[in-house]
Amino acid sequence: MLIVHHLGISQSDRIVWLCEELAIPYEMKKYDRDPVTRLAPAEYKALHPCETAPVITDGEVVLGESGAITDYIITKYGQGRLALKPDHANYADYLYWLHFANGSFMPAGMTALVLGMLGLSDSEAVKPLLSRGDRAYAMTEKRLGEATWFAGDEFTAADIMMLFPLTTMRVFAPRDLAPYPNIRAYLARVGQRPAYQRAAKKGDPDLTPLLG
Ligand SMILES: N[C@@H](CCC(=O)N[C@@H](CS)C(=O)NCC(=O)O)C(=O)O
Repeated sequence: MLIVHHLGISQSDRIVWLCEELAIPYEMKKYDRDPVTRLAPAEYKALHPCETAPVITDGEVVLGESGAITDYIITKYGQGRLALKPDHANYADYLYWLHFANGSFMPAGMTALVLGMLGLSDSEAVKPLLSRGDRAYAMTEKRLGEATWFAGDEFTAADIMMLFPLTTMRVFAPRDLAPYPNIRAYLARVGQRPAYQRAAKKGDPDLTPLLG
């Protein structure tokens, strides 16, 4: 049985959503963050040497990393649904946004978070680092002015990967979305998806999704 180990308010919310979109059989096991450190509890850390969420188990398989898990589930259980094939006109867009989410957008968000914790956000020296986050938002806003979903007309796993930095990440690193009307319209579209609604209710019932 495929088990999604979901750490509350974390990137594993993507995997619950993916399973709901694919409508595949799975079990979700929920873990709460440590109330003081806000980190994963010892039981979660014991799942995988990386000690971070998400993690899935599938029989003998123990797999971490959002992107790897997404590929695994789509290929093994989703018959390739929610991925574009190489002969699709938007294949390159699909790959770009699928990987941009954790390759560039999340590191930019984490950098801003850490610099803020260290009280260094206003330092001139770190401005080039912080500008990465601004560029990520500007690029995302532009893309969502051109396309309904990140890969074009079709909803894909690129949307599932990109949503976390635009929503749940803002619990930890708040960002005003007023300057980004295309992002706000996109988040409203996502919020209409029944699978997203089911995943949010199942994964983090006490959290109002940050869709605006
Ligand atoms: N690139 C990793 C990032 C994993 C990550 O940083 N997860 C965070 C949750 S969003 C985590 O586990 N935090 C709790 C902790 O570090 O104890 C992935 O996508 O799987």
